[in-house]
Amino acid sequence: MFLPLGLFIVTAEAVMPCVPSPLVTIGETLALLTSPSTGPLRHARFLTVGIAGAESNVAIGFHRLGLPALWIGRVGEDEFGKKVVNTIRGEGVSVDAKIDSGAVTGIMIKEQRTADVMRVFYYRQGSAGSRLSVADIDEQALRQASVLHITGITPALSESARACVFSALEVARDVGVPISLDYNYRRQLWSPDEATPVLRDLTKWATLVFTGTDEGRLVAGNTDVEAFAVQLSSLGPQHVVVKRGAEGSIGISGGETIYQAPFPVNALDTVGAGDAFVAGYLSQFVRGRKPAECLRVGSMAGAFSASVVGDWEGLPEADELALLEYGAGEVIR
Ligand code: KDG
Repeated sequence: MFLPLGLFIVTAEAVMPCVPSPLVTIGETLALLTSPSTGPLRHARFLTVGIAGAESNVAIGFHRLGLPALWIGRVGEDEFGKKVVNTIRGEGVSVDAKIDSGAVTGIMIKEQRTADVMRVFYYRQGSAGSRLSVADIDEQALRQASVLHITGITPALSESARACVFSALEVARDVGVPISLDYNYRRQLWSPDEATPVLRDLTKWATLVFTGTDEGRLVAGNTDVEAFAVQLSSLGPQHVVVKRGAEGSIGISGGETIYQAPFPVNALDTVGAGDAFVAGYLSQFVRGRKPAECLRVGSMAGAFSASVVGDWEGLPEADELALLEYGAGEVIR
């Protein structure tokens, strides 16, 4: 049985701590092929094989910080599908994945085009993950969630995936489960004109909204960061967080604006750092911590992720957060 965090069952014999409620998230996780060399992909001699998915990245990050998480998705009946399921499950996250024999597991490829610029290519049209549908939702799990986390990627994948997201939102809202939304605008998946009304609509459902600078401007139609954050708050969310990478983050909660300085790191791969931030923030939010603490831990988790190559591999465990206090080149023995 899942109960909200911190609840205990009192029996005649003992006070038994209960399993805390999980974060529930729904989305597509892809096989990730990465070229370890710098330069055009056509010259790459090797590709490493991993997995990537904004929602499963958050689930893994949340679990590493000591809390249960459930990822709901769809994979093909293929080796990449097995890798996705095994990897997420291997990280301790519960997996509810439909095995879709009618489509393949999608693929994402990362190319380090220059020392500074990375490019991402998708092979995911018609993929199993994009065929998510309303029937894939485990309503009972959703009703017992500590938080539902969704991203703007899923509604961009297909009509059925979009319907799945809105149906999950309805279930969560009916029972008062907080809804976390990260815009994660992907311009390879949909145009600004298509995305803006959907992301605005999603914002109205959300308790917490996470956005980067460009996508926040896209949805709010305002260029000033603080002004658009206020504008997004006025659509309904109690917490709006703007993730600005190396410039730190800004949170607006209950009309109060909070600034969090970045934790400086040697950034090797920023893909997935935003998901790490969300995982860190939510790990504190569900524990009832103040917005400033949520921002701080979010920022720390983002810094960890950016300093490691891979979309989620560098996510921190709770007792590793203090490592950010060490300087470059330090060795802990
Ligand atoms: O936020 C990182 C994600 O973008 C990445 O892990 C893969 O979900 C992904 C996507 O659609 O780009």
